[in-house]
Amino acid sequence: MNEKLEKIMQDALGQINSSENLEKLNDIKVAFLGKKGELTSVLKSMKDVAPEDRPKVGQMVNDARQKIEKTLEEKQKAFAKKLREEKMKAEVIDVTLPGKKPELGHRHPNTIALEEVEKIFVGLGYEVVTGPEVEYDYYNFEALNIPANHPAKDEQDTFYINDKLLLRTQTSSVQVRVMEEGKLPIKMIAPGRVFRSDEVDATHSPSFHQIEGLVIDKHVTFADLKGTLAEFAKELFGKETKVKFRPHHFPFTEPSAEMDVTCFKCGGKGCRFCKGEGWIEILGCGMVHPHVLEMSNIDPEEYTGFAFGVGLERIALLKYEIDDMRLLYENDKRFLEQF
Ligand code: 2U9
Repeated sequence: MNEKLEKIMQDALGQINSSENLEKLNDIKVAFLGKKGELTSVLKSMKDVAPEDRPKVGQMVNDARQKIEKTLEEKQKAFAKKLREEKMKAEVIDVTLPGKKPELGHRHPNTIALEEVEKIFVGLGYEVVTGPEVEYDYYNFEALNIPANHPAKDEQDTFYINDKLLLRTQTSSVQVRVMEEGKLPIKMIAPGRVFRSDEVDATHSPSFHQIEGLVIDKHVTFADLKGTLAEFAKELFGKETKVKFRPHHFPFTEPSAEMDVTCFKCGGKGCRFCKGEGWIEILGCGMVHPHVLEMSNIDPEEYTGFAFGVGLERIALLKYEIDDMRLLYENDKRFLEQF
């Protein structure tokens, strides 16, 4: 029995010492110490040992088991240590490498321009009001003096959701909603995204942004419009800026005009930036059409108002000297990081 045990132990120790990995060690453990293992089968055959020899043989089996377990444990630890060392070598950290800077986001040129315009009008006592981008045909066209079959509907061809719902072509719909509430006077700007069925090019996009303004009170005149927009132009483009108004036509205002500002690059002399004109077109404006007031239950005999509309992208392109509108929508960080 002694010899048999000695052979099993030497066998086990030999296999353990020549094993190459943890899985192999596990197999050895099962083969010798498991339920059907070689050492366990010796224990099971104790019944064949003379009763007086059993304590001694039992002791020998235990000694062999302990020796095998201890050797297994040592080998396991050695493997774990080796694995750890290999991992440390593979994952070595070069503490001299420069750290990764957390990248901070930038405000979009549109956002910067919008905040600037909002600041100017809030300073003049205007409220900033927003409204839905999906709008009723009534608020977008009808209530602004653009009935069905009006040619302006063609110019502002848009995306219809159904007969009555569309993606708004102008933020004027927000002003109509405010007028309908019936609280007067009104002094507001309505910034927001608008949609038109336009092809994309350097100056057009099917989705862009507007800021529209509306003032309604007793005794509001074209002089108020001129004074307000001249002040706006000075604050946005510099205090030397002059403005001029050219007659125009909009269905929702009468009279209507377009406003130009003196080129902020050459001061009005004419340069490459203003294409030699000295003037840059900036916005549309006019006195709110009496019919538009009437449709929202405001008496045009008692109240008058002026309105204006300006393209946000146009302001951003001009102010930051960007020559292609598409750059504003491409989300190219190399472009956006410049502002
Ligand atoms: C109400 C009555 C009148 C808003 C106005 C313009 C002139 C205008 C354009 C500027 C560039 C649109 O984005 S753009 O293409 N807008 O020229 N907008 S007057 O007039 C209103 C608005 C609301 C109730």
